[in-house]
Amino acid sequence: MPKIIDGFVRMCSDGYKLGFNEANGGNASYRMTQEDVDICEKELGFDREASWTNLDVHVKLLNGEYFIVTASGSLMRNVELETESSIGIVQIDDAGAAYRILWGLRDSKPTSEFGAHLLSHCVRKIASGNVDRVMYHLHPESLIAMTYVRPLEDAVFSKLIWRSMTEAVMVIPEGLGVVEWLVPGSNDLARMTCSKLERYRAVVWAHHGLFVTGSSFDDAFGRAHTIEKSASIYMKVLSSGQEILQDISDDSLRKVCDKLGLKINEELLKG
Ligand code: 2HA
Ligand code: ZN
Repeated sequence: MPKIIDGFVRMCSDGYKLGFNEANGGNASYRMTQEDVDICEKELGFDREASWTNLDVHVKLLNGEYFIVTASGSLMRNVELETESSIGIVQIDDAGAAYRILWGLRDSKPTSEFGAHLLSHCVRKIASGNVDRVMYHLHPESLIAMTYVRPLEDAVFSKLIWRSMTEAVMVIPEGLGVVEWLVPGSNDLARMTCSKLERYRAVVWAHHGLFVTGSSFDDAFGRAHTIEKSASIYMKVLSSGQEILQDISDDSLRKVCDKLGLKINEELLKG
């Protein structure tokens, strides 16, 4: 398999192994570079005669682009074993209104969240200056648990995640967006997520999960993994019933960011 496919498969397997993607929970997509496309076409062979299927979204910004995407209803647990039916490579047409399957997705189609993923790619392509290529949705348990006991506000969640583990601020210095409970796969959820992705690379879906983006699989997966680890520390501290005697101060968070040349979102610190 081409290295880029191996990377995608590994992210899916790791998501399952870490308990982020039970059963058919979660989905992922990757916006390919021209080099990825050339290598995959050479090694896998593309069906250039495949027919086009209309999308339920219009994504002119992504016209002609290629994506690796998980299949509708696929299990992250099975991606490694049944790669060609669990994921595939699709191309968007010149109008940004249809897609065709060039490889994989055998007897299947892209995830039901494909429209939401494409809209998210549009937002991050612009917001990141063409840097962000991965979209990953997961169901991390501690972060989901937090959405039952803390106000659903960007500033509240950002500060709690930053303060619960020293290096969390490194992966989301801009903070974390929070979206209220909305029906999975709905247009409302896609719209709210996209509006948060203009500012953030991680969006919490209340009582449901997390949606992250990043430049690479390591970047996106690492962001999700770190946020969940910090959330799990916070929930352990809360569950201990002990009084919190000390935590990481705002100035300490600023110092961590300064050392790496990152800029912490001061608006959230104040909020
Ligand atoms: O089943 O997780 O939110 C896939 C999902 C939808
Ligand atoms: Zn989900």
